Amino acid sequence: MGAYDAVSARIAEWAGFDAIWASGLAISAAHGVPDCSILTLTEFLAAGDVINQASELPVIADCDTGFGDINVLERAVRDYERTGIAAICIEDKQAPKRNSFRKDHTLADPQEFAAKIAAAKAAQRDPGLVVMARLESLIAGAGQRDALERAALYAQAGADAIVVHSKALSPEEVFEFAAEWHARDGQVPLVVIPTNYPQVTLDQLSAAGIGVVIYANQALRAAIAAMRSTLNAIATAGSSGAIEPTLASVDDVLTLVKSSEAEQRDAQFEVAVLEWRAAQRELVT
Ligand code: SPV
Ligand code: MG
Repeated sequence: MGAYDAVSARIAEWAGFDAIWASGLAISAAHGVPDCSILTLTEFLAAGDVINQASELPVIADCDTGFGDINVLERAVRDYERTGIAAICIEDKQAPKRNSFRKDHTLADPQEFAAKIAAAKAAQRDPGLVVMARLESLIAGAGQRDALERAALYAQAGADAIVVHSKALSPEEVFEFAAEWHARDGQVPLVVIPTNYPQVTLDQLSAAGIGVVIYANQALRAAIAAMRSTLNAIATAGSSGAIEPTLASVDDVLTLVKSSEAEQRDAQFEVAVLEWRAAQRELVT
């Protein structure tokens, strides 16, 4: 599930998802900027760290095109590793990239991107770090053949997973890619992001041999829709009374951020202070 802050990460965990996608689009939106390589590595890393600390789930960090040249990418690999993030994903577009649902995409040179994947894998110190290679061939209109050739190259370069992104309005395109990938005995697991073909089910995707499904932006879109209708209702009515029953309670908010645990710890600490005082008095008398 795509998350962009601690609250969305925690709700994703509560809802039973297996992992979190630290979405570039959603994190950018939360900063009020478009998803076109505006935020820096430092900002994405900080947001990823907050998301990672908020739950026990593994986090996949959307690293766009890798934040710069190879030196920056290698630094990013180590920085993300240090935060304990489970996976990074880099996409084969040229920087500055545009969100995949916008126009005018320029693909990276395939061999150069393969070398980038190999460099990211070589830079990792934690053998568990997962490096995902994201194919934008179908997004850029370069076709299945280009996608398959690139996927083979990226797998050879050591990618641990291949994200095959599509903005088609049905899943046929990714099904076709998956069928051909498996027919060629592709060993690397496939990942999809079914934003534009939301009717597809996990069972259908699984039957097509897709291993990971990312719901990249539904949490952000839900939050925007809910805030818009709630805030508009309050502004219109001049009161929040009518919509109060539709809101999460303040208690719910406090529970979500583990207020009881903090209060319990405060109480324990008070006892510890009393014990120190008593011990000190004993020493003095
Ligand atoms: C993101 O969530 O930032 C993604 C997925 O990269 S998409 O917006 O579909 O490109
Ligand atoms: Mg993104």
